[in-house]
Amino acid sequence: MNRANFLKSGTLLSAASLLSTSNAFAQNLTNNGIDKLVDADGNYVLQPLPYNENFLEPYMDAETMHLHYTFHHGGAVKGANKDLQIIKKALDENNLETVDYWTKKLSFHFSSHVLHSIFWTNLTNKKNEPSGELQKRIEKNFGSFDRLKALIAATSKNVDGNGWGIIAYQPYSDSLTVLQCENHEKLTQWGAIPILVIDVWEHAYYLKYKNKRTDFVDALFNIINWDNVAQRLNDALKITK
Ligand code: MN3
Repeated sequence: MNRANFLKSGTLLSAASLLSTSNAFAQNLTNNGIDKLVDADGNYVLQPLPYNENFLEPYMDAETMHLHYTFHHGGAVKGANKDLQIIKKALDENNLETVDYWTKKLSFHFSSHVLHSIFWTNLTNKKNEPSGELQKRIEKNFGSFDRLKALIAATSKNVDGNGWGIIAYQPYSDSLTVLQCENHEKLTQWGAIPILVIDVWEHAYYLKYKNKRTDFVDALFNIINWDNVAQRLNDALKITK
């Protein structure tokens, strides 16, 4: 990145962090159904949380939320920007010796940015249930909401090591599908658009739930924002129509 671009993106990033206290900005996390994860220059940006850090208490404690959002999600955004800059520099200098390493890093960091951005909006402190097209498709693809809940819970609880349980819309088969993702980027299906993601990395639960990932996943079902999941499905259908 040259100095002019660096200054420009630095200005945009600080503008974004100044705006992070604005509710209007916080509610405006998507554009035409796509999460806004980059600024106008293509640099990755950490959007504000859509609520206060204590909003999901007692199921998700404020300290975990603070550390998770600031350092794990925030760290992934910083990492993705670094990876991208190094790849661009390698291209500029025509020196591709280590570019495979940075390409892998970018996949890891950017996938973390995508999943965490979705995760925050997937949670709320007002209990609700699937409705509309989401409800119809859950019944069609899984038989019932209870059967889907059992499937996504078992999938999330049993991730080997760090990863995610994911419900996604798969446009190639026009169906909902459940994925068990390792790290942030492994075991996906190409094309799948995540609509509900469950973070089962230890950083997501260890302070409050210690080694009891099962308890954490069960507790999360009290704070899943199925209205957001339904909205995400509608957006995915619109985007891929
Ligand atoms: Mn996480």
